[in-house]
Amino acid sequence: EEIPNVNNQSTTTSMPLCPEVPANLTGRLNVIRSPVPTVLELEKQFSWLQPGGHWHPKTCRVLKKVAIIIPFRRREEHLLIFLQHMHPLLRKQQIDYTIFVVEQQGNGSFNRAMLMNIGYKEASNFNNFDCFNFHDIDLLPEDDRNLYTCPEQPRHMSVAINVFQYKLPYKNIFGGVSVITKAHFELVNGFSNSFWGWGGEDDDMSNRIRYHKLRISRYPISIARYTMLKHEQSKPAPQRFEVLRTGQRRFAIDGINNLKYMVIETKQNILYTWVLVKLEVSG
Ligand code: NGS
Repeated sequence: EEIPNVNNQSTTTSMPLCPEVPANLTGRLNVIRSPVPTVLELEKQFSWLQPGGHWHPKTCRVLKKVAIIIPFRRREEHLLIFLQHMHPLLRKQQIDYTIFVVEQQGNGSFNRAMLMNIGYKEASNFNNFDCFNFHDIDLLPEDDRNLYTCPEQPRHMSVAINVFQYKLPYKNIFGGVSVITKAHFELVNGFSNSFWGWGGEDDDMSNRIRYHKLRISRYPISIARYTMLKHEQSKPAPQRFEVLRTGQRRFAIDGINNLKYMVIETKQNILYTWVLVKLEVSG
């Protein structure tokens, strides 16, 4: 029979709570885009990581656990640059976090939204995360005051990107980097699975958020700054406007409740949890 470990429990509860804003933040960060580090270099540098790309503060308690979900396919160099930048930042911000790389298998059209839905599902099998941060691999935060914590309202984080002259492209944008609580993600039925190819899936999520009487929150434009890594531009999918226009009638039936996929492989690497998946068209 199980005897609860009272000792262990009392030591964890006697630890102080971590401050809401850590004291050691300095503002602007150095964004290193080259040289591209190797996996071994990073593993050596981040010897403080726990399996699966996890870390949490050891001297104070944080109440919320954050899953960082990265939709991925064939961006090996970006991934290494991203990990090099993010792990020290998330640690400095005293976040209890785990990084998940969700990779789409094969050469079919990319479905960013499905990969993020899968990230939510698979991450939830590993741990009881309080919120989900959906992160494009080519965006690197430039300021450590841009906190990767769980938000009250769905938060759009990549407000000011260098290639857009650090201006918000349009008011309802929700692409790039965003974070939403588990409860809100489930309320809106996650992302639509219907956006194959580039564009629109984030706008549909933005519509879901407003439809459910939530609102998009943002940090100030002077803090929520990002550098975008260079890559070949994907061709926007021509059908995306039509899928977006008719989205509302599918909010309740197209999302985490009709998600279809197969996990091919998962692996708890030192730097991240890897989930390789085969996407299936939802009926
Ligand atoms: C809009 C796209 C969004 C995209 C945003 C910014 O036009 O999915 O541009 O894209 N909406 C549609 O295509 C309907 S960006 O240039 O940052 O990659 O997120």
